[in-house]
Amino acid sequence: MDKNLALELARVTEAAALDSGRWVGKGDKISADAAATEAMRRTLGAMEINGLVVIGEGEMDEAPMLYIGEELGSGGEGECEVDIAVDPLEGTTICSKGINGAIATIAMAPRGGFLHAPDMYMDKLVTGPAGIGACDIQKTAGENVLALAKAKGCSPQDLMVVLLDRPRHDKQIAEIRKAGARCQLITDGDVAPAVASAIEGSGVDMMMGVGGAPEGVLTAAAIKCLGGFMQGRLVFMSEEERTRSRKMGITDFDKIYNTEEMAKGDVFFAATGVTNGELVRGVRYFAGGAKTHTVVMRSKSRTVRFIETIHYFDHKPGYKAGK
Ligand code: VTB
Ligand code: MG
Ligand code: MG
Repeated sequence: MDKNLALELARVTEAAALDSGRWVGKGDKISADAAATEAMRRTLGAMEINGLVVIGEGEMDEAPMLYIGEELGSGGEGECEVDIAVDPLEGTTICSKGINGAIATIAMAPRGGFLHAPDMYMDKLVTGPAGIGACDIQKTAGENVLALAKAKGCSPQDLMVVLLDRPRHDKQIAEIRKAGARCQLITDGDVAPAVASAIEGSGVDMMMGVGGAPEGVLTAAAIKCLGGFMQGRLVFMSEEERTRSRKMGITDFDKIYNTEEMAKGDVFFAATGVTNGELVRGVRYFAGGAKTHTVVMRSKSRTVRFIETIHYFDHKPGYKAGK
């Protein structure tokens, strides 16, 4: 894997954020998602790779682009064979409402590196490096909070735990509060706060609960680069989901996946903020251009870069200044 893939991926998520950023607060999540997806596909197509989308748009609906199985990149002989996981706009609803936490995100691994997670639920537990050997998805939420506080040498009161605000998490939320920690209940978009929980000083320490499995794999790529802790377990809601999972190569339905089992080899991860969040800031437009904030990382070197980029649209074909 070429280390410069990192910068190229930053360009890809920047493009997706710049285009979907125009749809922030417009109440139209479909258009926001389409804008991100088109921009991501255009920029990925220009990369000198033999890319294969393994986590993509529309396993369930027939997506026109960035669908699972789509081949991307110039595909020249001898070019790097990579697997691609994308969520062009993670948090379409929050983007459409202008709420915090929407990102454009992508991850890349050597061929075969990613768990082919079906579009279904995954129970997840994510923390920074301190959680390794301390936290476990088989423990209760309260036990995990206390274990993380102990491992971090802090009080449970110092901890902020992120969960999707759903009735299915009521028990966990009550336990977390009882253990003395604080909760941040988000309406959508668990990738950005999960990744932030592995960055000391981000303001969040742990993400837990049931969210998207594809999002779980993207999270795992980032957590590997950050040396953090993650476990995920698929949550089957129907026989249909079991059938679909079997087709994607999943045989053990109770398996608890660790970071490495979801993202193998030298993986890359990039995310650009569409709206503000703990991980990255959202797109800020100005006369003739915009500023973006991106995090891009690579597991082999464990380099984590935060990139603030100024884009001048007059000099970029395909970008338009505000009308
Ligand atoms: C999850 C979460 C995502 O959608 O997939 C969620 O991981 C859907 O969950 O970040 P519900 O069925 O409970 O709404 C997101 O929040 C956004 O894609
Ligand atoms: Mg999406
Ligand atoms: Mg998503």
